[in-house]
Amino acid sequence: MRVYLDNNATTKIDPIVKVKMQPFFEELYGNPNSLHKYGMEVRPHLNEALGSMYDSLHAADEDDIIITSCATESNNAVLKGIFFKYILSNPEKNHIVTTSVEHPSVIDTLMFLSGHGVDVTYVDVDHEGGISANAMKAAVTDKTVLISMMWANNETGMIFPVDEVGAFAKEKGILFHSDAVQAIGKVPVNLSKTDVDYLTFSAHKFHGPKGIGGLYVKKGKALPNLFHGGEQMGGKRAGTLNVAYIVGMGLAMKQAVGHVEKMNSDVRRLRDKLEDAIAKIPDTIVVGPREKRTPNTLLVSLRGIEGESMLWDLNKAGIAASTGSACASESLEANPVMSAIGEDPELAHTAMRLSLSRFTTEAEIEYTIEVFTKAVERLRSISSTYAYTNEVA
Ligand code: C6P
Repeated sequence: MRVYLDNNATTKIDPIVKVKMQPFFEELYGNPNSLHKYGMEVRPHLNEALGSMYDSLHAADEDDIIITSCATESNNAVLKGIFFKYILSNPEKNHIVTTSVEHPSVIDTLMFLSGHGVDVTYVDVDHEGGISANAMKAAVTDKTVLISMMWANNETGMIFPVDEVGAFAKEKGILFHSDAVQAIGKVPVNLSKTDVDYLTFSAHKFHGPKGIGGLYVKKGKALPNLFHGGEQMGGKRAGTLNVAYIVGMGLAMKQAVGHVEKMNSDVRRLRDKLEDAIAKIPDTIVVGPREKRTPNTLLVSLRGIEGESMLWDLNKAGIAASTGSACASESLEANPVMSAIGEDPELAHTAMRLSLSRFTTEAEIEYTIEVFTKAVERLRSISSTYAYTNEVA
């Protein structure tokens, strides 16, 4: 059996999305900026896809959705855009507040900007892996120009207090960006209710194609371009539009948002079943209360077992999981979110992330429980650290 439980890294394409994209590789391949029939005939499809993104996010007609190549580009565009537009012209307001567990596309970009005079405060997570709205508010100073806080964390699934922080930012006249990559299709994301100026998303996290993402920009909050050299996207992001992928992203987002209830019933039930079984294994710690997490995610720490060994045992049995985010998986360093939670340094080396999707089946979860339990037993029986810790205890 092959079981894919790494859906926070990427997801499979929804079969109906694939069918919808197909004509744009074959007969409908015109450049939408061309004036001939080939160009003109694809434009309605682009408009339909964008319309579906506006509807899915509850964006207003006057807001902007800029299509990008991925969430990493969207996050770079916001942070560097704020730097160019606001901080360069007014270095007195050079402070950005964020969390210590943002995706590297936020953290590394902010580190780069720190080298150019930007002052960044990284608010730490609490012992559950959550972020306190009060801690975010307390980090703000009269120099703060932007708060950037993800909607849900990719490793733990913990949902962050976007409503409260967004309302606070609005009241204080501070810009608010949220990386909603791990939220869309898992929890309601309604921009008519939550005050967000910039919102990042990526199609491959909600059963759309890889290599296409977006950035929502609230009316009146336009940022300078990162890409110059063309009039595409109203001149806000130059480069020929990837029509097939935009069409795919539009439908994938509509489908994902339409399945939020299923995620919160069926997928949550399967995740909880897996979590209950894993929690029964001695010396395991699941990070964060399940009701505060996205319904598909589980980050567990297994004392005495290297995450990589566990990954290998699961992989041999056909199960795909991860020790943390995919972009850091080649480094054998401690899981950064576990380190931030900071309960026990050993835990950071034993983290396993299991993330389900609406395509995960009951049989797959039952098989995973069986394999996972046996793998823990096997690895602990040969782990000298585990034997030692148990003797000391
Ligand atoms: N997280 C993970 O395994 P791209 O690939 O650029 O579209 O997405 C980047 C990204 C940005 N923000 C968040 C919260 C994310 O989770 C990701 C991707 C994957 O957790 C790969 S590192």
